[in-house]
Amino acid sequence: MTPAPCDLGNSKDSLKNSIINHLRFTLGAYVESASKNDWWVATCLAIRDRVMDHATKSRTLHRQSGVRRVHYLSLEYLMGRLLENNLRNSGLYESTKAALGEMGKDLDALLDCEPDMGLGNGGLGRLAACFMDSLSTVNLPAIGYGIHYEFGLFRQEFVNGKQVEHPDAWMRDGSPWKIARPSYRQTVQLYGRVVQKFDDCGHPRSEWVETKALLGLPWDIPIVGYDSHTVNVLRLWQAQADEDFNFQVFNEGSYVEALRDKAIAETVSKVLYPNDSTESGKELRLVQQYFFVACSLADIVRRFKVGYTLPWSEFPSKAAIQLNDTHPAVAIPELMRILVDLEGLPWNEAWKICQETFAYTNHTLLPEALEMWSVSLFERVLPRHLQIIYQINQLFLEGDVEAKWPGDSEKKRSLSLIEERGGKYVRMANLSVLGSHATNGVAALHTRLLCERLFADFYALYPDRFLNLTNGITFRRWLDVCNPQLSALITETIGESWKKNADLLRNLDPHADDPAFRARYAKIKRDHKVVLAKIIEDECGVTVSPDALFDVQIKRLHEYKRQHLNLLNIVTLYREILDNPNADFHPRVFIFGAKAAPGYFLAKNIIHAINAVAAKVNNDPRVGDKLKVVFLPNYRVSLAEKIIPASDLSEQISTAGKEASGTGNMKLALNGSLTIGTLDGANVEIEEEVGSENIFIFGLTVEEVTELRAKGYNPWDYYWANEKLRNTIDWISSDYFTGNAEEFQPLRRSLLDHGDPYLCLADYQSYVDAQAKVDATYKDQDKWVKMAILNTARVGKFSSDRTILQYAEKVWNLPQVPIGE
Ligand code: NBG
Repeated sequence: MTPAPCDLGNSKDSLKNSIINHLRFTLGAYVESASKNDWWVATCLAIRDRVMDHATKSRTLHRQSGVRRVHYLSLEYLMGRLLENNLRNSGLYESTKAALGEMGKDLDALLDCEPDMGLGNGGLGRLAACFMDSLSTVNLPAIGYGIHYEFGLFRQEFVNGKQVEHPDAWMRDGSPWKIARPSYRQTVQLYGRVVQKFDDCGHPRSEWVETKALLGLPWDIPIVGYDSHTVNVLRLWQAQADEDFNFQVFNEGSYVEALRDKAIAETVSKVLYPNDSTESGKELRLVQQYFFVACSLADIVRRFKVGYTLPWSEFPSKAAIQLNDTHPAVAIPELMRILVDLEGLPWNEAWKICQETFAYTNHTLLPEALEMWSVSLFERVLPRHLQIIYQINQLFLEGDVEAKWPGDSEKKRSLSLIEERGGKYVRMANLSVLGSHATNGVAALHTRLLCERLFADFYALYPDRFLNLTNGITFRRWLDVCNPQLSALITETIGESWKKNADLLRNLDPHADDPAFRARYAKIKRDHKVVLAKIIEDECGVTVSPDALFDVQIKRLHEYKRQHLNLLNIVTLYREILDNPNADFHPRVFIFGAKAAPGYFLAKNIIHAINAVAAKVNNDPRVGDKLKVVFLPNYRVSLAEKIIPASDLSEQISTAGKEASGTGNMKLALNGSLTIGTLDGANVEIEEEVGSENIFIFGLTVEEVTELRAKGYNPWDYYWANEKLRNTIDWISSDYFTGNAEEFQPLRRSLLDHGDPYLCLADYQSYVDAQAKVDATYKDQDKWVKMAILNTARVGKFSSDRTILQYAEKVWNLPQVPIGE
């Protein structure tokens, strides 16, 4: 007889029981004396119980129905906190709050116990997290694969205004969301050498021998969609040594030595590389990439083999694999190795399967971010894969390239998978395009530039393989969870369906003209500003008024994103306030959040400069409340959730052509923060949606940037021609802000002597003018609130549900598979 299942109902009383049971039987704590953290863990576990059943159901149904599944391979997932998201998505928020309330606990206070799961650097990792949410929400069969980093992105602190990094031990105390799956452990090979052997029929076979082995232990994190019973999983691999002890050394009495290999093996999943958009070519990083790719492919192949008795040619009909940037691109030669070396398929058949299986998303045009691995390193770590890459390359250059451009060695040089100038390197971007049936950019402008510039020759060869899929964000986390007040007002006004069909937000449009609606919308914004003001007070010790304009730039610190252009405007305003104390200037708070890669010297200099200017401005009695500058430390998902609903103005000021898409721009616009931005990335499409009268666009366009560079850009011309600009730069690089004129010379040199690579000086005046327009507009509060409402109403396009459904239709050919109760 099957025992009755335990009570996993969704009522307040069932939840109460579950929480108490977990407190007592999982955590060994008494209700009376349990710590706040115990309560948080017990609550997460009670929710997890309810979610796991659906995860099992989803997996079983996907297997039984034999549908194609998508496997999302990403080195980064910036998940943030999970409890509130899971509660709101599963509709359990109110009953859980009530259950805890009856036991004298405040759910909202418990939410703060959760450490952010910060396994990513920035936009790319957060996009992967939004995609996981959408995949479950729209009922697509999917698995996310990544690395179970012991340390996520570093914790940032400021000491005397300078960034200091600390390790982020997010799972020191474990995590209630993750479940180990030891029965799906995988073994991965590395290093060694390749020998030629012959099989029974006399066919040559390559064998990879004398390798080092590494184990991958999978951890599953359930992903709860909104109002759907699909629960997909995020499967993260932890590296382990293949034997706990080296017994020989152990027997010789060297106990500590015996554990050395174990420690080395475990470093592979120890820490996330803290670089956003750039790569450093480190061996450990290549090992990380291969480790998680090999584990994931072995897992996918295992599922194909146990699930079906189908020929290999059917593999792509069961498995789509998406490469999130080039980081997992080694999956292409790895699948070739499995098919050719291990399964004995003919090369051409294997190559066809590869191309049908893989698709690649490019996330950047920055030349320094295009991954290349030195051939010698690659050969040492993955000797067989290098041979395979060489063979792919040879067949490609002598085949399609020669056919299209006979005898053209320049074309061959540009399309080759191997860069030959200044040492030999494997070009992972070229490998990714060639091994995939689809390559996409992440915003219309970015895709156009991919086709016209970065991959122009590939585009000429295979035009049908390129497409645009503009990024999106999940409106659950970025509105429903982070701004429940606005979410409730929207639902009250236009009904609830917008949560699954974001285009319906357009129905808010007419309400922008309703003064009563405007007043409620404005009050919600102000309430969030009060909350943020308190955070600013606590974190930065600066008092700010919620009636000031909150001007926000939150994103990684990078020269191309131009936080230093923002700083030039701030210093210009500071001077104007001193020169002209009675000018009619609406008080403003400039709010920054950004981490710099620990080795990125200039980015750190910019952080220091912003903090130094902040310290002066905030304490200058002549300025008073007119201008405040704050840099909130340790920017992360959970902090973004507090800043975004409180923002009035969204800074999206990258040099045109540099920001592939941006997704913070979408989150801020959705929460009624008006954009001041260049025509870059998805800003272009945001302008199309909200209308040019509801956004502040400034600066050079991509074409103008190209023209200016062609003609020869000299920042000194702008410096000498613009007195305000000159005074501003001279002031920043004087001893005024820190007492030491040397401090910000690196910033000054970059802007002047080193040619201002991101054209801050060229865009300065246009930016300052746009900021003046912002000031004038903000003074007309009715107009401003109207514009804000129209932003909320018109950005439905940027829901990641739309993006994911486009991937499903245009790239993966996936069916939606609803899961029953
Ligand atoms: C980033 C881009 C952003 C984009 C995200 C997500 C990388 C390599 N690229 O503009 O800089 O929004 O990817 O697509 O991190």
